Amino acid sequence: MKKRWLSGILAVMLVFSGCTYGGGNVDGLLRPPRLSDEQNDIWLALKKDSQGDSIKLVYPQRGENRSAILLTNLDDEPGDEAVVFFQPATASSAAAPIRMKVLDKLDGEWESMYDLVLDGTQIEDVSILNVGTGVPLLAIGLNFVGDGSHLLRVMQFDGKILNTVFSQNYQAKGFYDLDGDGKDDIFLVENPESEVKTWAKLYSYENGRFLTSGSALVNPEITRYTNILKGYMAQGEEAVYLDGYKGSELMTTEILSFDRDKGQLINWTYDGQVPKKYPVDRVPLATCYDLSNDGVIEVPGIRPLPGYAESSTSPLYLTDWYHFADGQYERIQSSFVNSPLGYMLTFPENWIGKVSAQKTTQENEILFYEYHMGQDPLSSALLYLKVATRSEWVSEKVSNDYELIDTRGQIVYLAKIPDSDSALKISIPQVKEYFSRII
Ligand SMILES: [Ca+2]
Ligand SMILES: [Ca+2]
Repeated sequence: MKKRWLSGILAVMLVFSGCTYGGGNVDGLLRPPRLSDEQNDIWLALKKDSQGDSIKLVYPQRGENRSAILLTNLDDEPGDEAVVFFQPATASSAAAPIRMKVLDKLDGEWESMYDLVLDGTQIEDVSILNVGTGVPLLAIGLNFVGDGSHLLRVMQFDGKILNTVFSQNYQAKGFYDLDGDGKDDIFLVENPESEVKTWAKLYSYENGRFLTSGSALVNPEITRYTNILKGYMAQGEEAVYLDGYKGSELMTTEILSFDRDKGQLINWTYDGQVPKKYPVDRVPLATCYDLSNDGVIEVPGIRPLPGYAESSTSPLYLTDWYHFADGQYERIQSSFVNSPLGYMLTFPENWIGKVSAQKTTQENEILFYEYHMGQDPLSSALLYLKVATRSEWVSEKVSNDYELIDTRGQIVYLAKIPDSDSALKISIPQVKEYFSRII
């Protein structure tokens, strides 16, 4: 599903190529999917049912289920139920609580089974949890516009009514089977109102309830989480990676795992004392990522390229990617990440600290050059990377001293290597090796 969106996103990104490199902004560009015929029937049944009240659909903002009308089997009888999220049409989204209705198909007609008002003013996401009972649970993440708080409600449908089996405020959440029993667990970061401390907690399903199966303190400096990923640490242990903001200018990552033998949640990056400094404490330009798609998560650190400082106007940065192993971060590679244009160039090791980059006067082009203070970058140019459309390339609107190094849909990635006797000079085959698309 995701792939189909991407060529469209890239086109959008090209238009906005001035925007800064940020981790999860692709999500925001996804449009809600169109309703299918079946969903349209449900919508009509719902409108009929609301007796003239004008209503509008409410779409989940993140995650795999983006539709306001979810078709899924919620009970132990065959056949899908429909779950619909909606609001009064006149409501501003900041004010109106969201309503949710479950409909079932009886004799070919969709009929309302159960109706409830959800807390919250936006739906963050909707997930289906498998807890091994044969009856899935519906997990709804809710946002409250204004104060930025979140509420998770997990519900079970018994064929007639929806019972709430779990309800908890959170700052970050994920559904993973961390204890390895084959049933989905709930991983939350929570900041109870009565406490100064913030906790990560794991809840596991037993006999109809979610019970705490592990907890660990998290860095209290983190005020907001933006990204949560499950993957592995470098030695193969399963872990949850949390990217969060410390204030508005700095981001960091926390790494937690569940020790199945001891039944404990472990925070590898915070021990409950004064938070440590890490090389992945960074300006908020990048989030965790699995570069090579091998499950081991790479954590970014960010430093200005030679000649730039964080205080420069529009500085360009090098991203250092770290693995976490044996309680510490180890840099594995460094790359120039051009998120708006959807590519990354890994720096050869002899470039690090010596090569810088700048935008050129050409559209969507970056020049990489050997940095010497006070010297014109053009005099020590090593590589030009350019992104263009296929039609620009085919129609020779782009000069033919570029070489094609990669393509995606209608987008072409081009490289040009100027004459140079620098020891840092690289070849087109090397550029192809170091280059990768990131979407
Ligand atoms: Ca489990
Ligand atoms: Ca990886």
